Order: sequence, then structure tokens, then C-alpha cells
Amino acid sequence: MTKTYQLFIDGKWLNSKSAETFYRINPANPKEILGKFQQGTKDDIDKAVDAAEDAFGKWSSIPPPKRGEILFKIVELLRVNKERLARLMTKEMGKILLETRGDVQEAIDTFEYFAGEGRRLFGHTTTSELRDKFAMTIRRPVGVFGIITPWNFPIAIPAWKLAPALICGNTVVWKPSSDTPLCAIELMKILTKAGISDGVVNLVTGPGNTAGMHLVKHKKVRGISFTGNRDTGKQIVKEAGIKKVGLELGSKNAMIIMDDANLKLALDGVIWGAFGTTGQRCTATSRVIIHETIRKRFEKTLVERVKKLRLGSGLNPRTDVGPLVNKAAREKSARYTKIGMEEGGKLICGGKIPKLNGFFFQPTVFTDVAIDMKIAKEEIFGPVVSLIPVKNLNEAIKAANSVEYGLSSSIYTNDIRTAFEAIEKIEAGITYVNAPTIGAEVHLPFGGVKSSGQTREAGWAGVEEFSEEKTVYIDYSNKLQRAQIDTK
Ligand code: UN1
Repeated sequence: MTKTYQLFIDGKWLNSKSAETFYRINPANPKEILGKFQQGTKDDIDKAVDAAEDAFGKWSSIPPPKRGEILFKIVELLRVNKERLARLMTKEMGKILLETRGDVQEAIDTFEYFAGEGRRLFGHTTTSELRDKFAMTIRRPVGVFGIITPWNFPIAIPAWKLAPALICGNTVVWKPSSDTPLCAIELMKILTKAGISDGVVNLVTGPGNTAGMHLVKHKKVRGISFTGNRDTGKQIVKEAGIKKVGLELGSKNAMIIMDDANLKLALDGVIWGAFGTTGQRCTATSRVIIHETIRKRFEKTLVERVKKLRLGSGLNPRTDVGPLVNKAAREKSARYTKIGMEEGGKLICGGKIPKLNGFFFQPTVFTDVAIDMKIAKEEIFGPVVSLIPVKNLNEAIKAANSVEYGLSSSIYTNDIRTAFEAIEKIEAGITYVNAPTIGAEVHLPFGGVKSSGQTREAGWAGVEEFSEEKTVYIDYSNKLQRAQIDTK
């Protein structure tokens, strides 16, 4: 019997007013149905926003260290449930257990970091140009926040948003991806068990273009935080009106490998960066910009390694690469492979849908790719990597910057001058030296430039995303003092 799951609004599990549902299946075994979920509607969003608005006064007036105590409880519960959640996540979106454990760990780290922020949430004090006057800033919550989260990090990314939203005193309406509703429901259960009170976090599953967009447009919603694709991001900017909007969008991350690099290390980096999470990270290494003198040697060892990668269910400890999240994602990888060949890229490995039950695609490598080809410019979000040969660092940086995106980047070199030049000149929110483009840590800012987004989240940046800084002047001179005028 397929279990039916509900929405969570104002502390209660409810059916959607639409009375419509959708199914989620296991992408490694599409016959396995994981559950039946509610198709939330605009009415459900309205109800959730009202609940969040009602809960705001009480929640925002709790001292932040007390809110932090609840976040620490969430940490404990996530720890106890880590293995169970990881297994469920592997079933729901396909990545291997090693990685789903990492995903839950990222949520644990995030809640722990922000629980501690309850005792900081710093504003600052500064001088005044007038005598007997004090100047400082304090942090205030924004209000009701709408958060819209993707399926590729179905517990970690919600945590990046929920933890700072809650510690700063906001209340939340959360619309998760329809590919991972079960992970969202399980995380919601943990939040309630930890003592998050009614209306503070409300969960509405359902379609992005109706329920999600209604949340974005909603007059009572003061902030939106979205992680997902560029086109939805563009639409959100258009529709949100005047509210705080945070966007983490796609990318086309480049790894530069210079002729002096440790090639064994770079090889490990490409394998992990390009094929980890089956290439489905916004930080995935999708372009390898490689010095032409080492290119042939590198290609050979890369193909040998890629051919050894074992595809299969992520629950099997021998599996290296799991399935793509759904059929459409697999079609996209297949479509871009075809495009790559038509544009003159040289396919040296993979490129096919293997004979496996589930949405698998072979880890795929193209070489001789030019920067103006579609496979070098557009986000594929699958296990497809393109090698772009270059003659020197200048050309490498130019190639890295030739795309519209700029989230993560990396350079392999043993020359400190080369490394610093790349750090300075690559247009991206993140640059790794001698490490792949994936693997951000939760206490540092995360986010991109150009079409990758306009936000930084995680760490202190998360506090800034989810709070307003209020400026406070306290004049204790007992007379009218005019700034810019009475300054002698
Ligand atoms: C994403 O793919 O949207 O840095 C986030 C990383 C992970 C987060 C990825 N910690 O790869």
C-alpha cells in the first residue's frame, strides 16, 4: 500500500484543498513508489502564509539564544537519524549513500553553526560625528520568508535556509522540489519534534509554477530564498516585487589544470567533481580547461578511470555513480551528448544510456571542445564533462570566464603565482586551489556571480540573507543636534 503524505500548516498535517496528489518513485528502480504527496495550491499557500504571519510575533520575540536551543535539538535529532535519512534520500533522489550521509552531515553542521549564532547575531557600534550621540546597528528578522529548495541536496540546502531564517526570528513557508517531497517531510517532522512551534515552519508540497510562484508573489511574504535553475530564478526576480530575494542558480564550473600540476591529484579531482552526485550539483566540474602539453596523457588516464566507475543503486556500497534524478534529466544528458558530437566535440568515453533499470547515463567525457560550443556553455546537470585544451594561463582564464555563469571554479598548479593570478581573475563566487569545484563548507559564504545568482548564503552570510540591519542613533545631548551641520 502506498502511503499518503500531507502538508504541514499551522502545526497540523493536512490534505491539500486541491484533493490532488502526485507520486514519487525511486530513480534507480522506477517501479518502486515511495509515496503519494499533496499537490499544494495557491489556497494552501495562502493558509500557510497566514499561519506564518500569525506565528511571527511570538517567535521573533523569543531571545535568539533560546531559539538556538531548539536548533541544537534539531542537531541532536539529525545525528540520531542520520543513517535512516541518508538511506531514504538515496532511494528518493539516487545519489550514493556516501554522499547522502554527507548531505545529512551538512545539515547537522549548518544547524549547529546557526544555533551558535543565537549568541552572536552581531550588529556593530561606531562613532558619531556629533558629541553625546551613540550609533549602532542591530539585527531584526525580515518577517515571513518563502523558501524554495531543490532535490539535489534535499536536506542540506533546506538547512542552509531554515537554520538562518529561524535563528534570525523569521517564520517560514517552505516549498520543496516535487522530486524530493519525502526528505522534506522527514526534516519537517524533526523540526516539530525539536520544538519548533505551530506556524513557525509550514511545508507545502506541490507544483513550482502555481504554488511556488504564488508564494513568490505573495504580498505578506517579505523574503524569498531560492536555489534552482536560472530560468526560474529570472522569473522569480520578475514576479517577487519589492522583497528580499536570494538566488542560487546554475553554473558551468571550470577546473583549470596547468602543466605543472600534480596530475594524479587532478585526476582524482575530476572524477569526484564531475561524476560525484552524478554531475548533479550546481558546483559540479563540467569543464576541464587543460594545458595542451599534458592533455593527451591526462585524457588517457581519465578515460581508464571513468570506464571503471560502477553504475547502480546508491544503496549498494560498491556503486560509484547513481542514477539521474528522473527521466527528463537523463534525456537532457543524452540530448547534450548528441549536440556535443554534432558540434564537433570528440566523445572519448560513455555517451550512452546503459541497459539498466532506472535513469542511468554513462559517465561521459568529451575532448577537443571549443568555448563556443553548447556543451561548453550550457548547464547539463548530468555526468558529462568537456575537456578544453589551452596554451597558457591567460587563455585558461579567458576560457573559464567565457560562460554566463560563475559559481565555483578550481585550478590545479604548484606555482603560487599562477594560483594567485587565478584567484584574482576567475569570475566566480568560489575558487579552489588543488581541489575540485565541489565541497563547500557550511561556515563560509556560498554563492555565485553573473547568472549564477546574487546571494551569499551559509555561515555569517546566511545571517545577512535572513535579517535586516537596523541603524540606531541615540542622542543623549539633550539638545537638537543636526548631522552635517552642528559638527564643530
Ligand atoms: C548545490 O549543488 O546546489 O559545495 C550545492 C558543494 C556542496 C553544496 C552544493 N556542499 O558541492
